[in-house]
Amino acid sequence: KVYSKKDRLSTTLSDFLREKAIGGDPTMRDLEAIFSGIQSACRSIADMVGKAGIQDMTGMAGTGENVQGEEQKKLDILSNDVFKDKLTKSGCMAYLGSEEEDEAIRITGKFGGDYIAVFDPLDGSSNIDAAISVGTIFGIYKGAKNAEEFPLKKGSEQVAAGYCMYSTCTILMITIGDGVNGFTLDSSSGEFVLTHPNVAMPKRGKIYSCNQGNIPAWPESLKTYFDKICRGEGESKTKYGLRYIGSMVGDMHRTLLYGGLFLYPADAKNKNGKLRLLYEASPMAMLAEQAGGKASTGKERVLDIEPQELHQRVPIFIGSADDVDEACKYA
Ligand code: AHM
Ligand code: MG
Repeated sequence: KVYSKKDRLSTTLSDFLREKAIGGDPTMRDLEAIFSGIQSACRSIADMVGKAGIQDMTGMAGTGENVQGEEQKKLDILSNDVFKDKLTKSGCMAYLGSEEEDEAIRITGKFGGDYIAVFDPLDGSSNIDAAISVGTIFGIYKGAKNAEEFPLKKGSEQVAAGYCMYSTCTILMITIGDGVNGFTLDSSSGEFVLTHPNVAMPKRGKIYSCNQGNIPAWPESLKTYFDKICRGEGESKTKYGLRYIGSMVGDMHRTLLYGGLFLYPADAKNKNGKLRLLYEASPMAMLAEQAGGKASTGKERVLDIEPQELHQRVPIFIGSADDVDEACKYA
């Protein structure tokens, strides 16, 4: 659908989903309920992130390390609680898998449903105390009602995915498998308004985004690639520039809008890269592909990986199609 500016700014996320649910597709009706929970959770998290400094919510929670050996921040825990609560109350969930939970959570009883949500409630939280952009990432799968154990599904089976970025404004970017649309929170009405309809990533960009401090541990071939693009000697003969926030949501939001390459490759220390397949790489990969881009481990499409466990890590090269293709030749 093509939106005029007036249509766009009068379309809220709820309107957008309602329109798709009319006609009776049962999955769309469920997604409407699920996204109603997600919207409400993201609004609360945005509020907490904004007030963290004045409500003593910065800093460590003091709960020790999570299953991935990372210390939890107060806001990691609060965001996780909000996300779990709102998703459960959608009445559609069978399982929830979170970065902040060692094991997946089974939802039964009156709230139990057929869907799986995997999420990182507050990604990039090392940035939070400096008031730098952070975000929530999520992927939604279907078909778990009768599963005795948490079903591990490939990213290509996601029925929806998205992220919410808490930055100078709060933006929720989503896909339900028919393109990518972005909604900005209007803090006076509390509604997410359609500000980024039908997002299309440029086929090639001129920005790369990675933790360049890891380069000494990278494979030699990848170092060659960077040498080339930084000198303007890559396939596009353009000299690339670096942008790196260190919050995947922020770095991916820019990549979706401006194009370019975001990567967290495997290195000598992190054999499988750093980012988690289920709730970081796969949702972003679905968004990238739905916006015309690509996502690869360097060897295979991220969305084709059969996961082995909830917190599995994966190397990632994601962004503009031509940039991902070129970088993967050196991966
Ligand atoms: P987190 O889930 O513990 O916040 O870690 C994920 C974050 C991503 O947002 C970001 O892309 C990456 O870690 C940055 O890692 P590094 O600090 O190694 O550059
Ligand atoms: Mg994370």
